[in-house]
Amino acid sequence: MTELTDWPWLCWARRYPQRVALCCGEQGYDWHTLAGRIERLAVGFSQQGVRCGSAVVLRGANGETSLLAYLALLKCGARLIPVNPRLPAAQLTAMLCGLDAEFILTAEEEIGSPLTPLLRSEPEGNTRLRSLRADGGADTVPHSSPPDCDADTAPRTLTLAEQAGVIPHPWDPAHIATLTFTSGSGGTPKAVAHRFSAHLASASGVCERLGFTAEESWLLSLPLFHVSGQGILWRWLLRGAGLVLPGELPLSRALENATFASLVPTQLWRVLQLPSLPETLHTVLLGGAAIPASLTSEAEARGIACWCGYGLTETASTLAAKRADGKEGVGLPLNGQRIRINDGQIQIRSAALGCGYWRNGGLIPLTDEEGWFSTRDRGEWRAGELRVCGRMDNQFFSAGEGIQPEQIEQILLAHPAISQVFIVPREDAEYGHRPVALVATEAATLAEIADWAGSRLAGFQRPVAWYRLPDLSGGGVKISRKRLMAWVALCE
Ligand code: 4YB
Repeated sequence: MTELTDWPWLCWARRYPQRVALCCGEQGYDWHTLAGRIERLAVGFSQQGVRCGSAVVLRGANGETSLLAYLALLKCGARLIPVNPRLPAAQLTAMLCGLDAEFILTAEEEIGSPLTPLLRSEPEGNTRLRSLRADGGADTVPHSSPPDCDADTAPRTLTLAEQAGVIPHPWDPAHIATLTFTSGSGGTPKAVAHRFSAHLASASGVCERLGFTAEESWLLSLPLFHVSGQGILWRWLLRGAGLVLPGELPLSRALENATFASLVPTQLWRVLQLPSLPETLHTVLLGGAAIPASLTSEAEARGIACWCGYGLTETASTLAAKRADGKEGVGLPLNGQRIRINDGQIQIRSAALGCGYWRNGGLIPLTDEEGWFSTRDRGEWRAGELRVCGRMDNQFFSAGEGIQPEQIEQILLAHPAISQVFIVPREDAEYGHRPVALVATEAATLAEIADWAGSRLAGFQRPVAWYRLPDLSGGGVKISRKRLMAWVALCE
């Protein structure tokens, strides 16, 4: 593993001052310029009171402002809490409760979904980059009521201001860098604390397996408030490679400037609908959900090397991955990671694991006494590789039959016109629950799909209703199954 003995951008600024570090649209920064801007922003934050250990909420999308603020706040020694800027105020307030947030910074000019608009040709109105200003404004969290559960300790608003000077805070890999929320596809999100060393351990395993070197560039294609976005950042910093910010470009265009990208399966599915694929892009890391082999086979046939990954917020992104080979499965653990199946559940031991869930001023351990973290994912070893079979929390029962939604979803995803599908339970007086399907498809009718599925599913697995998948992502990486269930309940 590359040994970083100082803040990564300072190491690279000393070693390769003129090498391009960052591309934002037409603009590029070399490591020297980038390091200078980070330092000046850090001085600005420090003059507003940010100290080593201050908890700072960062509300931003994937633009230059958020990225620079992220790095500058780390340089101040802040415990950084990146959050989805599109979260409604009440939800954010609830999530921040018990996290002792002292400051909040809104990268206002970037607010918008870093995911959905990337996939459309027209950027959303509010994603326009106006200036490197971060002074709040009209969005879901109004200035007058900063989010906190206790009005006495409401976080103070930070602004972005570059000031000359130097922050003396030393690089310490054991320092807690970030609190990242679990996606909470089921329950309430938890804030996972990661030390710098954990982010770098994750990055090291991924870079080694995927061959990500200083000569390559990774598109920040997933949100910075999610581990998948932060994983990209730490691989870039570990290698001193190039980072491409999507800016206002749709995903199809943003990809043209990078050689690597992280995508959730639906994004790759949409990229493959393009008449011609981005020329520079040669490698894609997939994850976050089951990855259909038909999808990776098509991408591989069209010249994109696909890696099927499995990871969680707690493991600071991917911890197992394989080069797509036409078979389901996510290969073997990355270097430095250990995986075992205990009573059907995937357990992990790894230097990339968070050091705890942050709550009420302290850390709640993630692991048992032996250091194993229980993922709540079902898994099995099959043909020498790990298979992820779905979340234990998602299982439901229909007339006594156990239904694992992901198992049905995987079967349905083999249909060439389905890009995304969810099976959720609907309450039923006779059966307890019955499966309902929500499908994203453009090229087929729901009736055609239901007909196709009929012979492939057992009777108890067959959805009793089919709907088109509503857009409930809210700018996040995952669609909440809980929200889908609530939506289905309203459809009756
Ligand atoms: C899976 C799964 C799989 C996760 N099969 N279920 O850089 C990366 O690692 C990356 C690249 C591209 C896309 C996503 C990523 C991620 O980070 C994903 C990390 C993530 O999804 N974390 S999460 O906390 O939001 O969700 C974790 C859960 O997602 C797991 O517990 C699984 O249930 C599920 N999942 N990879 C099937 N290959």
